[in-house]
Amino acid sequence: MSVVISGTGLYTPQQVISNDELVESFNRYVTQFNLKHQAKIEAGLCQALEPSSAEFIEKASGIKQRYVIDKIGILDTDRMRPSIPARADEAISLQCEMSMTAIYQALDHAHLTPADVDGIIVACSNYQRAYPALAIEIQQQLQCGGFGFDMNVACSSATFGIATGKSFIESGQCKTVLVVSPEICSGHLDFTNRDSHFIFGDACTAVVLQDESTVTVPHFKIIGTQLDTQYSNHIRNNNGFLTHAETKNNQPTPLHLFYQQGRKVFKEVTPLVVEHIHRHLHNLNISADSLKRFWLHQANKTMNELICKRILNKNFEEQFAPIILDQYANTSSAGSIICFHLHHVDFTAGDQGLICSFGAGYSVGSVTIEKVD
Ligand code: CO8
Repeated sequence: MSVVISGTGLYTPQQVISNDELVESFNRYVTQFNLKHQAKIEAGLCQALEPSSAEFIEKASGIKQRYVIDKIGILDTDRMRPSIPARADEAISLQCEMSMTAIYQALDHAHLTPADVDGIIVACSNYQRAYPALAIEIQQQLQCGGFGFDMNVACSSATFGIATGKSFIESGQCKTVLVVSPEICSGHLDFTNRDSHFIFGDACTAVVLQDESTVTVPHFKIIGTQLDTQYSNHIRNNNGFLTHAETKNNQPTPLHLFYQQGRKVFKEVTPLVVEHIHRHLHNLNISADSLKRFWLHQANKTMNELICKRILNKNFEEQFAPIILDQYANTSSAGSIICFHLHHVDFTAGDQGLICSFGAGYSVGSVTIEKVD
């Protein structure tokens, strides 16, 4: 039996921050900080902050703008983080709300209704709470049966989620599984850190996986999945349930936010991804040249160009590996799925392509698919 992708959906926040806007606010923050700490800086007790640059951001990453849940809080130099008020336990959570938009779009594409869903996997890197699982809240909103659970493999969550959902369908446990990735990356980003303040954006994707025998629309058959992990400390978020217990009695709770050694990540992850894709395609007996498209993780444009060059042995052409990070920035696990969602309508029967995500862990996940009309 085969498992297929029969629909995808995308939620894009309404608010957008350009590099110029982000840098203007960051540099105002830097001026305020340096003035406030002038005496300490002059005494060598505090390091002066350096300004950011929109030219650097676009050149180093390819990012031109990012969509966010809350722009005002991020750009407010007295706050430097989104303002997302807590909701009552009885109210729908923000991540569930984002998910519903993407899910209804995906179900619509698949010509399905919520009643058809019997498995929900929320697969993303940033969760607004530990429990109850977001997937179970989504199940409640959809009023569907079956089961739901949350999983986290950072940027690779969606591809690991697709591989997991596929197994549930193959085992006969489910007929239709939703894989949902509601990423609010801005909530875990240090907007006062020049090295990383520009990297992330917010978005949510949904993917419908179906037993092929039940599908009624043109779809993509999954012809293989490959998952790899290799431990690294170079991308971390130390926030967790022990954070509250870490400090001495009179110390404030630490604010654990995202940090990485970007250059090391670039150098170490690029060859990992190239080797992973080579091995995956070799196992499937498919040559890279025969694939029409790579829907790659969206962290860095140059990284994607290099990966394509090494896999295809020819220069990067955007039609092979479309870039959406210029508009969305890095949306963690949602990135490669946004890319697939926006760039697949030109596929005809028999065309093959590969979705590949990579990031913290390290983790690399890929899903090879073929169009069926
Ligand atoms: N403006 C101006 N100059 C800057 C800035 C800035 N904003 N930032 C750094 N610089 C300076 C540095 O100080 C340095 O100066 P010098 O040469 O004098 O020392 C110079 O620019 C070069 O700095 P870098 O070496 O850091 O710059 P890079 O060319 O390496 O570019 C990147 C930085 C863009 C971060 C790049 O390294 C990169 O993209 N690496 C890959 C990262 C990656 O793929 N990470 C994946 C992370 S995401 C993930 O796995 C899941 C996380 C879960 C979500 C978390 C939500 C928050």
